[in-house]
Amino acid sequence: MPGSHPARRIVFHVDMDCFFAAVEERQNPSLKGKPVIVGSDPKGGVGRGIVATCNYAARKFGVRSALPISMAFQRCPNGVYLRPRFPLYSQVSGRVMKLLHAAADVFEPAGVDEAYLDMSSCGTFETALARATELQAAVRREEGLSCSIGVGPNKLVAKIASDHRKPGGITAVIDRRVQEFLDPKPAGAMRGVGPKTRERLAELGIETVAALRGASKVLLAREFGRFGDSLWNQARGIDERPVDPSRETKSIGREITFDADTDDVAEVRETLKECVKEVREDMLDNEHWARTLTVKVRFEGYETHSRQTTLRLATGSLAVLDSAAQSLARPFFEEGRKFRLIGFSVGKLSPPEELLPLEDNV
Ligand code: TTP
Ligand code: MG
Repeated sequence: MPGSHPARRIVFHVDMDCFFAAVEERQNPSLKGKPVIVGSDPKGGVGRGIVATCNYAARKFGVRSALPISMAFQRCPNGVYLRPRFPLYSQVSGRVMKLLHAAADVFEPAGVDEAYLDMSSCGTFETALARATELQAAVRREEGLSCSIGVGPNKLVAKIASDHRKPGGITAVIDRRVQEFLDPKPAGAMRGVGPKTRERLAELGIETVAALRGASKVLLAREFGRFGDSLWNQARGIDERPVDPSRETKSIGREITFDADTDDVAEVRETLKECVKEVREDMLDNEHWARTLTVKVRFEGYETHSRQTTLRLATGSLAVLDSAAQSLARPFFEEGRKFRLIGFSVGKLSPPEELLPLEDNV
């Protein structure tokens, strides 16, 4: 045994398959086999808003996350269209995360349906693969849900691997095969590459990770500044970020698009209240209090604004959240314009402060 080597890192990325749609299928088995689309009401093709997610049967019709719901309806008129039930998904997510947490050496939640697990104590990729298979079966057995798992020497590779064979896949990429695995992937698979960077890379003739690896450090730095360094490393499968147990959910938010643009202040206020209520339920389910509160509006014509406040102390009180949200929104009402959307989100999350409930101290 080469005792002087640092212990090899083994990281899992677990990502639930078509999460919201899978939860809906689980709640209502008669949906099995049908295309299920979770999102705004399509209203026979004239509805506004977007698809949150859909199951794999619906993806066959070309429906996917973030597609306008009207277009989804054109592509899949016989699908089952459901409104999202965020509090339910949040509850299920909490239970899945607990199960994953228990299996990991170090655990980092990365979103409502994904997490990183440091599994270095497995020692070998063989053991890790067996552990991943057990974990996937446990999620199926305990929660009746399907997930995909990527196993790799770091978070970057694990994340790309979990997406490699969806749904229900397990992909393990051993250190010496990392480059061969990454090379054919699109450059957009690298962390931090959004539509703009992807476009610029394409203009430079860089469409794949292999091509990205062919670009010099100087070129990448010139084009992308400090992010160029990260791209250079990522293209080589280098990612030293530890699985970080302190990484909290960064924010919780809800937004609602009106059926038709509206200047009915009472309706907008009521909708904001609804958003606040759902955000608070999500906060409680996941044991968060919050310090920053944000109200976002979109006026007719798509112009979007937000206003934010930071409280001195974190709160979980519905009354506090409600009144803060309404005062944040007030200036928007004074503009006399029509609203297309209103939303509420909270950030700077912390565990509830049970001994010091804010409302009893003011
Ligand atoms: P994803 O993991 O990106 O998608 P997914 O789980 O639905 O499908 P996949 O099998 O490809 O992983 O997102 C997790 C959940 O987050 C998803 O079920 C719904 C929600 N979501 C949105 O509401 N809007 C979006 O644009 C995306 C991408 C996801
Ligand atoms: Mg998913």
